[in-house]
Amino acid sequence: MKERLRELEQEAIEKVTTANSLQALQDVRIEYLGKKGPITEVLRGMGKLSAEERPVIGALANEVRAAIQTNIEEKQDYLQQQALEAKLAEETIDVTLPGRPVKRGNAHPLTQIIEEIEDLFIGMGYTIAEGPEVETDRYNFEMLNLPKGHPARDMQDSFYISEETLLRTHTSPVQARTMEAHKGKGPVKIICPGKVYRRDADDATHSHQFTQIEGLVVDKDIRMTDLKGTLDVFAKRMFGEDRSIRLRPSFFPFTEPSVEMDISCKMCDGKGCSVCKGTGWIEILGAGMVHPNVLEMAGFDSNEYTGFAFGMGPERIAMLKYGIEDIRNFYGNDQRFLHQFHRPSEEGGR
Ligand code: FA5
Repeated sequence: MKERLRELEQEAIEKVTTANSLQALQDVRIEYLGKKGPITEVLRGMGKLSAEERPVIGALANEVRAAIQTNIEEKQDYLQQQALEAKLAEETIDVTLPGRPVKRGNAHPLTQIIEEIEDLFIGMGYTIAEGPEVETDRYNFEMLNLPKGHPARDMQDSFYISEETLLRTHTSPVQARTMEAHKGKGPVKIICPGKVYRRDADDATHSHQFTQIEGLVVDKDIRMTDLKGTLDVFAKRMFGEDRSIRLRPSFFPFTEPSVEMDISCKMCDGKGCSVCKGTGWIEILGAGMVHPNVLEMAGFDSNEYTGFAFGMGPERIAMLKYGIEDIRNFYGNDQRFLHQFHRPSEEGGR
């Protein structure tokens, strides 16, 4: 039995020497020191030995077991150290390499257009007003001369939240809210940028959620020519001095008279092309003189005060200005699209 134990020790140590991975080492441990291993078997058979032999063989078995164990541990330390060294060698950092440039972000093109329009109107003495996106039927429609059941409500398909609340379909409710807050005293001179929502099917020029910028001026002696002059300045500053505008009769329940403003097509210089559908003009906003009913409902004396209002879609304006063919580009979050719109202050680090 002594010989058998020495043989096992020899065998195990040889296997430890040739084991070249932690897994192989673990296999040797299980094979020789495991519950079903040969040393355990020897210990189990000790009952058959004489009383003199038993302590001798027992001590030897423990000695062999300890020797194998120590061998395995030493090899394990060695293999672990080797693995660590290999990993470190592989991951060497070259501190002399140039750094990777961090892409500098930029404001969303729509934010840029809205800020540009805001700046333009602030320069003309307007202040910025805001209103809620979840609006009441009263402000979104009734205060704008659109009582319940009015057929013109169908012009703007709405997302209703309850019978009396909806996602605003335009920024015009801010007109009513602002006039009401002025308690019948002019002047009022505001623009209101914000998100609006309509049950429109999405296509290249329509989105179910888009932005509008509303303008409102209420004072004594405000005339249609003031509206026309303001829109002309706006169009020329936005699109260039060589652009001209035209006002076409239209209908909005909250303005009388109502107009739609077209701008001469930049692509064909007004000659007619596919972009302007052969007309030489492109529609960009709705406007008109504030309806006397709207002034009165908001607490203004329509014999004393007059006003004009307009509402435009910044997406359509940005599309025209930058030649963007599909409105969905603004909402797709495609970095390749968005990164084309760096303002001079956002250059660098690209
Ligand atoms: C209105 O919403 C009126 N409130 C505008 C107004 C204000 C008229 C003040 C008179 C006085 P309209 O539905 O035409 O009007 O929308 C105005 C602009 O919003 C359009 O010219 C267009 O640029 C934009 N627009 C309308 N529907 C969509 C849509 N589904 N997707 C993107 N832009 C849209």
